[in-house]
Amino acid sequence: MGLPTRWRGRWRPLRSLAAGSLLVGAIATTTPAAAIQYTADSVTDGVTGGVIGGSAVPGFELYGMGYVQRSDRLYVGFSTHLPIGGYDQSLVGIPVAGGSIAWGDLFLNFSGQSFDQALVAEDLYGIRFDAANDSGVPQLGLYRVTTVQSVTALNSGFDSLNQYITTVVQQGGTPDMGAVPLDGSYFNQTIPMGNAIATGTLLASDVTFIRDFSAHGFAADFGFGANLPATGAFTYGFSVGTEKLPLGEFVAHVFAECINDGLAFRGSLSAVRPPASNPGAAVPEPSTGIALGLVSCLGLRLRRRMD
Ligand SMILES: [Ca+2]
Ligand SMILES: [Ca+2]
Repeated sequence: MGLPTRWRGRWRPLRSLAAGSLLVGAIATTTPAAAIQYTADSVTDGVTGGVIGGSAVPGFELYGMGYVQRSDRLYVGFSTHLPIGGYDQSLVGIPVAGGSIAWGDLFLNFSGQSFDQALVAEDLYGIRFDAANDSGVPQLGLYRVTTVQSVTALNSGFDSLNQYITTVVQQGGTPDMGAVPLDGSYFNQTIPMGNAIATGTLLASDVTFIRDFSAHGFAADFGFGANLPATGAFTYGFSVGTEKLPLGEFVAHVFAECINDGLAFRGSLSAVRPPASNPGAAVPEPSTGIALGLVSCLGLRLRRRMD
């Protein structure tokens, strides 16, 4: 897999997606629908004021995410207590940027390296899917990321990932980031978390926010009810075209703007079909990659993650 041994045990196999995608290339007229891959999150690592866990609705407890590639689009869903539009500042009690604490941007890392290494190499992709957030890029879209910024200080968030972890543990919760460890090997956990794109190159603007998955051919709950141990009050997500993304394995992650919860999941993108001029061509093999996710909220700190 090309990944550090310590991460392997937590990454789920991608059998259904890989098998379905390869069949697309071989038998184009009988393509089976790929299965949604789910990643559950701790249900006691969302911090909403003094509450840890799911008793605060709305709140920041994230229950899990799912993703699937269908044809040339990637669908990502959330099961969460964080409503569309974010956690309103009237509930926070102090002003926050944009009037709410929303989602940060989602990052995709195909490099096989840590988030920080991928940033240094400028080998990182980002998706702004939440129109209510405080991203540094002006429109929804897929970006090749140049720099990231922390929006935690502007959104009543934690100063660092370690501060978030300490708070969760002290209150009896279990911090978890899904596909990546919280041991400093993937994120720098001692500095403000870069949870939003600061600058980047727009690759595609076809990011579609999904409020109702049933309108896109999925179960209304995106299958969360049957595939997660527990589910949040809200289900929504987005889709994006895969044409501008690399093929192969990735690690994706997203944090709330305050990093009061977040999640990383492992995935893979496959070629939809062989080139028309060469229908017998083999589908490219997935390459090695990594990705993940997390977030918090307070102050805009634009910086390059060179440290
Ligand atoms: Ca959670
Ligand atoms: Ca905000």
